[in-house]
Amino acid sequence: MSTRSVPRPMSKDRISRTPKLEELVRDIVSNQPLVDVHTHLCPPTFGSPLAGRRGTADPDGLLLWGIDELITYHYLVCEVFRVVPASQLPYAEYWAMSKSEQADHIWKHLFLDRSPISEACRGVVTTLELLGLDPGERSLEGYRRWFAEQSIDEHIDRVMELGGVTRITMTNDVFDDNERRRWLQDPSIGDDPRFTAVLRFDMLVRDWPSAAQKLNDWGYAATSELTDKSIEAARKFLRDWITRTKSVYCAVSLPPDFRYGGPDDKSDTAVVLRQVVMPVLEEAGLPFAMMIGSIKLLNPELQLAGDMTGMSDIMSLARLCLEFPRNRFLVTMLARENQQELCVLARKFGNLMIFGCWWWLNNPSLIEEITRMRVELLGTTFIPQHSDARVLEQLVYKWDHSRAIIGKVLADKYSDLADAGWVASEAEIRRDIREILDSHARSMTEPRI
Ligand code: FIX
Ligand code: ZN
Repeated sequence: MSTRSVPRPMSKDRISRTPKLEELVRDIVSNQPLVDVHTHLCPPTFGSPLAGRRGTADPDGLLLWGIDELITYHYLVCEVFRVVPASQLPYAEYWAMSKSEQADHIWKHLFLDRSPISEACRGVVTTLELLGLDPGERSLEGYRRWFAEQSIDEHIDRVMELGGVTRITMTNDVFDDNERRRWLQDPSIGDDPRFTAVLRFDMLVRDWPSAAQKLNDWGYAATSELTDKSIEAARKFLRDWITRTKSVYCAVSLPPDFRYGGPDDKSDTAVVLRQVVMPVLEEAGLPFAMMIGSIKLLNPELQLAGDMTGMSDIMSLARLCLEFPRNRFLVTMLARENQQELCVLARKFGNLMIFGCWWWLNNPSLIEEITRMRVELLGTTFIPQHSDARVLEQLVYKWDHSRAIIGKVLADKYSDLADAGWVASEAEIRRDIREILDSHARSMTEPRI
C-alpha cells in the first residue's frame, strides 16, 4: 500500500523539509554538549610552560595553552616550512628559536605576508574571535598580554564552555618519561573531574623489544623474548598503570603496515595484542582504541610535524573483531581511502565503534564527505569527531568548525528523510543528535568507580 500520494498528517511538532528544519538541526548540533573522546590536553596539575595569572611556569609542563602554543602548533610548523623552506631557514635554527620567536616567524609568514586561509590558520582566527579578541590585530603582543592575565582554571572552564565540551579525554603516554615521572610522583594528578585518562602505549605494540627493555628497567621481568614470563610481566604492567591512571580506555596508534594475521600470527605485535592487551582490557572492561595509519617522523627534522599518512589494512582489524568479540574497539583510520571500508566493517561488528576525522582528515571538505557516508551506512551509531587538541584553546575552533559541517550534513539527512515521508519531531532529532555527538563518546569514556 503506497502512501506517497497521501501526505502524512503533520502534528504540530513535525517539520518537513523547510529552512526551519535545517536551521533547527544545525542549532541542535551546534549546542549539543559533548565528551571529546581524544585530545592531548591535561589538567594544570601536569604543569604548564605558561604561568597565567597566579600560576607558575613549568617549562616541561604538559598542558599547552596561550597564543604562542596556538601559533607554533605542529600543523602550522609544516606550513611555514613550505613558505620559508629549510634551505632559507635551516631546521636547527628554527628549533633553536624561543617559542615566541617561532610564533613571530609563523605569524609573519602565514598570517601577515599572506592570508591565513588554510584550515589550521583559520582555526587560530576563529579561536581568537570566539575568545573575544580581535583577530585583526596584526601583532601577537596584545594577545600575549591577554593570555598572561588569564587564570588557568577559569580559562579551562571558559574554553570548555565555548567548545560545548563537558569532559576532556586525555592521552597519557606511559612511555613518555616526562609524563610517566609525573604520575609516579603523584598519582592524583589526573583527579580533575573535567578530564579522564587514557593509557597510551604505542611502543608496547609497535616495538616489543624496546618496550621490554623499558619494562625491565621499571622492575617488570620482561625480556625481548615473548615468553610466558614476559607476557605475565606485560599484563601486570598494563594492570598497574590502568589502575594508577584510572584510565577509561587504552590506546595505541599504528602504522599503515600494521598487520594482524589472526590466531596463528606469531609476530611480536600479534602476540602482544592477543596475549596481553586483549585479555587485560576484557578483564578491565575497557575499550581498546586503535588509531591506524600514521608513519612516525617521515621527515624527522620537522619533529612532531614530521609524521605522514598511509593506507592501512582493514582485514587486520577485521580479524581482531572476529577473534575478540568480548572486546570493544574504538577505531579511527588516517587515510581517506580507508574510510568507506571501515564503515562497512563496522556494519559487520557491533563491538567496533568508529570515531573522528583524524589529523589530515580534520578538514571541512573531508569531514563533510566522511560524515555523510557514515550517516548513510551507520545511521546514528558512530562518533563523528574528536578534537585531537594539543593546545587548550584549539577546543574552541575544532568544535566550532566541525559542528558547522556535521550540522550541515545532518540537516540534509533529516530533510531527505522528511522528503521520504518520515518527519522527525524536534524531540526525536534532539535524541538522535545527543546519541551521535555525546552518548557514544560518553559510554566509551565512562570513568571507572
Ligand atoms: O597519535 C596521535 O594521537 C596523533 O593524533 C598525534 O600524534 C598527532 O601529532 C596529532 O596531533 C594529530 O592531530
Ligand atoms: Zn592524537
